[in-house]
Amino acid sequence: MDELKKLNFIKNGYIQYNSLLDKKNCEEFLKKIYELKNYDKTNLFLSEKEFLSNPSFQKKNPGKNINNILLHKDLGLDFVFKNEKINLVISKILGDNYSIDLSKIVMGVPDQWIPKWIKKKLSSMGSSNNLNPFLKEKFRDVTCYYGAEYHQDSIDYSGSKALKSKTFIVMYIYFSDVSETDAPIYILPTSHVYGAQKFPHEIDYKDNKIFYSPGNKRRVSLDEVKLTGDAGTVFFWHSLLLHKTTIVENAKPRISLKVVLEKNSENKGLIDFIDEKISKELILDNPLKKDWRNKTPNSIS
Ligand SMILES: O=C(O)CCC(=O)C(=O)O
Ligand SMILES: [Fe+2]
Repeated sequence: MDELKKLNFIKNGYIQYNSLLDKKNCEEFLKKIYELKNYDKTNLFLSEKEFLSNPSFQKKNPGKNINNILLHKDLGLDFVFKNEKINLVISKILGDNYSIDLSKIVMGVPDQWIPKWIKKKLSSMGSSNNLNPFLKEKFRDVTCYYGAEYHQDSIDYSGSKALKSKTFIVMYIYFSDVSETDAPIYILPTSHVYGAQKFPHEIDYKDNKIFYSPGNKRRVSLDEVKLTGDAGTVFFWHSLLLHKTTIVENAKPRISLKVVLEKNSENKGLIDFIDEKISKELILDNPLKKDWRNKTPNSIS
C-alpha cells in the first residue's frame, strides 16, 4: 500500500482494491454455492402461512460456528484467505496479530424474487431489511438482504457482544460484477470520524447533497460514493463507516463475502491512526434509538 493510499484510507475510512482476486476463482466459488443451494425465486421463502404459524426474528443469521454456509469444507476459499496480497493489506491495517470474528456470505436478493407479503411486513416493521426470518430454514446459512439502510457495522457488536478491540475492520468482497442495478454498497467517506451513533442515523438529502447529523447536534455535508465493481473487487472499511445498499433490480442475486477482522496485538496498524482521529465513543452499549429497540430485531446482522 503506497503512502497516498494509506493516507486516504485513514481519512476516508475505507479502501478499495479493484479486481484484486481472479475472476475465474470467483466464478468457481459461486458455482459451488449454487450447486449446494440452487437459489431461485420459487424456493427461497416460507409461505405466509408457514411464517405466521411461528413468527420469529431471533437467531436467523449465520454465526461463527453455526448455521454458516462457509462451514462446508470444500468451498475452496483459499484464494481469499490464503491470498498474499490480501493478507499483506490486513496486516498493514491491523498489525501482525489479528483474528476473524465472523465470516459469512451476504446475498442481495432480487426485488422480483420477493413476495409481496414480505415487502409489506418489512415496511410495517420500520427499518429492517433483513430477509432471514422469512427464509426456509436451509437457506438461513447466508444473510439475505432487501437493501439495508445506512448503518455502522458496529451495530452488531455492543454490550456483551462488543469486541475487545472496540473497533474492527470489515473486508467485503464482490464475487460477481456489481453494477448500479445490482445494489452496490453506498458509503459516506469520512463518516466514521463522528464516532459510534445510534441507529437509525439522521441522514437527509437536499439539492443533490447528503447531510448527516451525528447525535442530532451538528449537520455535516458528506459525499455519497457508490461502490460498483467487478467480481474480485475487495473493500476494507472501518466498523464506524456509514454504508447502505439499495435493492437488486437485476434478475440475479448479488453474492458477497463479509469478514469481520479484529486486531489482537499492541503493534500499531493503520486502524490505530483511524481510531485516534475519532473523538467520540468507539462503541455504544446500545446502538439502537429508544423507539427502535423493539422494532428492529436483528436489523443488520
Ligand atoms: O450487502 C449488503 O447489501 C449489505 C451488507 C452490509 O452492510 C452488512 O452485511 O453489514
Ligand atoms: Fe454493513
